[in-house]
Amino acid sequence: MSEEQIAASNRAAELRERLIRANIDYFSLDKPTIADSEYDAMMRELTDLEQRFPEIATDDSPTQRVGTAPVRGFSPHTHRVPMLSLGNAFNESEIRAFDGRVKRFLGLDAGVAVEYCAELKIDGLAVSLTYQDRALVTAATRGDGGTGEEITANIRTVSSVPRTLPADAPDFIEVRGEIYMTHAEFARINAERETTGEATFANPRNAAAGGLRQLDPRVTASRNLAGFFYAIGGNSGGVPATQTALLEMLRSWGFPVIRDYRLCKSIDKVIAFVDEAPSIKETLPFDIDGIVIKVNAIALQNDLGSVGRTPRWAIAYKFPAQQGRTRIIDIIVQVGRTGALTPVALVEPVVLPPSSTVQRATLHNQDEIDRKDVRIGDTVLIQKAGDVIPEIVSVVLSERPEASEPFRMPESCPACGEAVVRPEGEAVARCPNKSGCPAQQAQRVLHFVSRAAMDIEGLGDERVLQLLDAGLIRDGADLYALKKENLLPLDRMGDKLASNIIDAIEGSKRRPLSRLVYALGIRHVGEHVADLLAAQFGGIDALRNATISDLANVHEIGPAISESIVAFFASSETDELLRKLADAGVDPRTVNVAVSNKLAGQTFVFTGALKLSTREAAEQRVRELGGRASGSVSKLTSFVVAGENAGSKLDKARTLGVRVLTEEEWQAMSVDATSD
Ligand code: D41
Repeated sequence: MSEEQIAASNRAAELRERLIRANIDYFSLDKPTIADSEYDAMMRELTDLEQRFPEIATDDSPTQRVGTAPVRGFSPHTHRVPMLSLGNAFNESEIRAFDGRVKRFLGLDAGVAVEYCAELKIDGLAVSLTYQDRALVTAATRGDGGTGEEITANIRTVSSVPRTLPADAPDFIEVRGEIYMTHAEFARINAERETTGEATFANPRNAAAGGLRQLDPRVTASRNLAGFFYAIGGNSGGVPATQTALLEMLRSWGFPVIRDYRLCKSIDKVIAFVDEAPSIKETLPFDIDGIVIKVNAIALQNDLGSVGRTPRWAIAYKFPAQQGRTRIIDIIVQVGRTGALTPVALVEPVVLPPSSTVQRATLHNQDEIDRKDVRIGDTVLIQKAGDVIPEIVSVVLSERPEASEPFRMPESCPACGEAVVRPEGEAVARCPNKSGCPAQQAQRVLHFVSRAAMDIEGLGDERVLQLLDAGLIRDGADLYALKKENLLPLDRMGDKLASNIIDAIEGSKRRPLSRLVYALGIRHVGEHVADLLAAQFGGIDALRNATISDLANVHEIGPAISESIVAFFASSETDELLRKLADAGVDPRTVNVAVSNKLAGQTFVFTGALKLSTREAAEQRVRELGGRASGSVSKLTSFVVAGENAGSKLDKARTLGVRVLTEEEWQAMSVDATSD
């Protein structure tokens, strides 16, 4: 071998190893370790090397296959017709090159226009659904394209997936599409996971992937996944003449089909759609990561065929990633309100397209730092995951300074010096100094005054720290004892501002109980749990006196939350806080104490447009009758009351076999429960 060949062979071996590792992380563990753009770049470099030096190509190279074999837990499912994978294009000239290849292969003149179907590329997980005699019998992930994992029970919880097909569908058909999660659902789940202390998901795709790979379908159901469908595999019936007709056929059978697909008469029209796509993306309630371009005529698709598992007749245009390269100046450790220590990387400011400047990125915890081997001084790839929290994707090892050392989380709290504890099996390290740690104290007060809690305007980070530093307050309850004279001597404080702050504090006394419960900052008690507790207990005193079993009896509240609440109320600091609140007259009540117990133990979900009352009034009525009102349907739901145009919740109720009532039936039931 020549020196050039040896170098190419070594480089190819390195790329293969890194790509295989990345595939395992991405496909089998749902934990991407490198950026998509970096993966694509490595894949291209390897493809290029293998083309230039065919003698170094190997059968098991990642260029020859996509994905990895399924991990344990699910049974393998072999697709009747393999699921193809898509080649990528990253710019206009690569899209035109694709069009050129299509024409050349078909023997068409370069001047002839080929018709394309351009579809938004959903950032989800590809699945294949098998229908036998028009009934859904199996659902499976894509896996390596040939064999995936059988996830039928999980797919049955996705309400938009048809269980049966109409009479014009064939006896046997495999329908392919993408399962995804909306931004709203992603936000809801992460907020919930934050309150329960579980690790949050980096983006909707990971959350959807995690949901599909649950061994317990009830967990999948709670993730409210959705799907879009765009292709067929094995099929005992006829095939439409075009991709657009195929999409309409799927739609007519009840499959959700993405509304933004476009029939493009030429590649120029495709490029115009691609240019429009970023502004379409802005308006969508879910993530897309590009555009899939398909030759529209199925006959031409068949003529074009595939190379390996990549069709010659389709390509994925991928949006440029919101990524940048920067350097880590320092890693600081923040102490949260419950004492959790979070490492944060301070980086040289970097602009991520389209327009946000990033200066810090979360490193989550020591395990994450170890996994990515992130060190101070490292050059790193940074990205905005799920379009929100910046995070570090990977380290550019070749640019690591010589003297760098692995980063270790401190053994003692950076704010108070107390020895840090990290329970066995937990990722999060904590400062246990609840009462004496100034950082925890400040974070607790900031939480207390925050928008979703007591919402005290005029008290931002700086003001709160100023009040703490001046010794005017120790906790949120101390705010209510402040007088204007206390504020006036402070820096940057005028007469008007002092009055406004005092008024804002006074005004917050009227916040509803749920906000006060949330403001207390009890571990695992987020906004939603606070709502449940307020509705159930009606006042702080009743909540304080609740036992673990009283709490655990509340629908949706489990042992971890119950224990945390009881522990919170058992502490002497809490006693003092509550005494100060009571002295200041902060004692909101929820008025809906049960007037009867006829509906005790029953859970209701109201969905769709109600015409006889508002949803709030109906839920209030349920509570007055001793029942519970919930926003989401689960196996534990007793009744779903469906108004007009009820959607996914109604579907879910039917899937789970939950009893469905009309609004009139509910009215009759509530009158019965009231009268005798
Ligand atoms: O929206 C998508 N993610 C999407 C994926 C789409 N709209 N169309 C697709 N078409 C195909 C072919 C052309 C191979 C039937 C795809 C995918 N494949 C695909 N998804 C995951 C791997 C391949």
